[in-house]
Amino acid sequence: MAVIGKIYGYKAHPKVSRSLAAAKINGVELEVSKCSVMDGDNLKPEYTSKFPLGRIPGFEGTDGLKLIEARSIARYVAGLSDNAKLLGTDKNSEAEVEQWISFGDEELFNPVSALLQFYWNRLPYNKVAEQKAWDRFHASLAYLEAHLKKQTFLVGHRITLADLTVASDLQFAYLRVAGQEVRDKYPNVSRYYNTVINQPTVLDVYAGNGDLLAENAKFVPPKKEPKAAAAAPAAAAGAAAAAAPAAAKKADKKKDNDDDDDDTPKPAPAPKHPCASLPASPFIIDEAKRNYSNWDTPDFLKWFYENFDKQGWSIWRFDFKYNEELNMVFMSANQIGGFFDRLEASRKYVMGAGGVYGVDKNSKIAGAIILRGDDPNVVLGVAPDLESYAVTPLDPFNKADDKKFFEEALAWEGEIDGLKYNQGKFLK
Ligand SMILES: N[C@@H](CCC(=O)N[C@@H](CS)C(=O)NCC(=O)O)C(=O)O
Repeated sequence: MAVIGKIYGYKAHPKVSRSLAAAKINGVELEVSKCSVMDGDNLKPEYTSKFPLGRIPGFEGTDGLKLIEARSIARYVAGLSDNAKLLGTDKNSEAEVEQWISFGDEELFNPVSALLQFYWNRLPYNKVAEQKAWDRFHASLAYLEAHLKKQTFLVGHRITLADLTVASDLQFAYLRVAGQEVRDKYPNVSRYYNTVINQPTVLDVYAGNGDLLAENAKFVPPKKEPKAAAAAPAAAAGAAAAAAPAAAKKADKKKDNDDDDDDTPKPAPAPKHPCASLPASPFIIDEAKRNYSNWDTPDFLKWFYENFDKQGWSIWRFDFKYNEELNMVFMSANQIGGFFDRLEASRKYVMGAGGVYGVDKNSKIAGAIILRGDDPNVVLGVAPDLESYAVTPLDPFNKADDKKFFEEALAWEGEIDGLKYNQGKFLK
């Protein structure tokens, strides 16, 4: 089979799988070059030098063609042969194919993606927005259900790129947010999904991408309550409260009840971060972050050991305390991402890397953090979930075990208790 090029992303991603399926049907080979958003591959210079927006998928053809945007990549692949007529058979069906591709992305993928922002702790939880996304997703499924009552495929009587796109988007939804209840509610959609993904030519593309959810996904609040933030210094506690959903809700409620009169006491300006008053340090954290992003880890470490200021900064290891509760690796990775996001108020005083070691249902979370001063509670206490982590000092300058852990954590490799490094996050 002729190799036409590489698509950057991963097989189970709906913006990738549609192109892989089109390639199979057209009898051409499309290689997958792993580029994971969870692992931060999309922001590494190797990728952004080719695709500056840092989004997946990207496509690089053997003939030099470079494309971004999932739809255009899939359209290109689908158009490489005329035999299967993946793009339609005449002007009308071509427009219908385009209509369903747009529907798949805008009306199925986008609401699912909106829900995942909350479920993966990427955005502060908002119940109204969550409900709106579910409503939009259900309205789309109901529309699709009605169309598929009399149709085997979306356009005409043969499979098209519309089906490969919508089936890919449905798989994403069934794997990430929609449980059996949703699949039962829309039986024609479920039947259609199974028909498309089980076509012998595309079976490999859709098989092995994970188990469909039994229950609908829902929002699980981060473990620790904001009360622990009170233990952190006053400045830090203020920022933590702003980040915690419960506290934010309370604040909103208060705001609703407040009169808007001029004589209403105005909130005091946010106090300075306690680290702001520490004596100046020659170790510049922004420079460290830049070097870590742009250089290979060994080069970064060499620079780090030569430039680190032990008086002004300290190095720590963090270990999640409740590893037995961890489930899917991608969820653990999101948990680390959420923890790092909630360190926002201390961003100028911290950098590090956290990783998931192991596999689905058997993993641990740990990482290394460089922070200003010598008290991790001051810097990390802004994150309400700090309580869920054990934080211990690391001395890579004098202790071999600490050096090994520190260097491997920054290189996103190594293992803990026999569990191999799986994926990591950069605290920047
Ligand atoms: N319009 C683009 C969207 C691509 C996109 O947003 N991809 C996401 C993954 S679904 C991504 O790469 N996100 C990483 C980021 O924005 O940093 C397309 O349809 O291809």
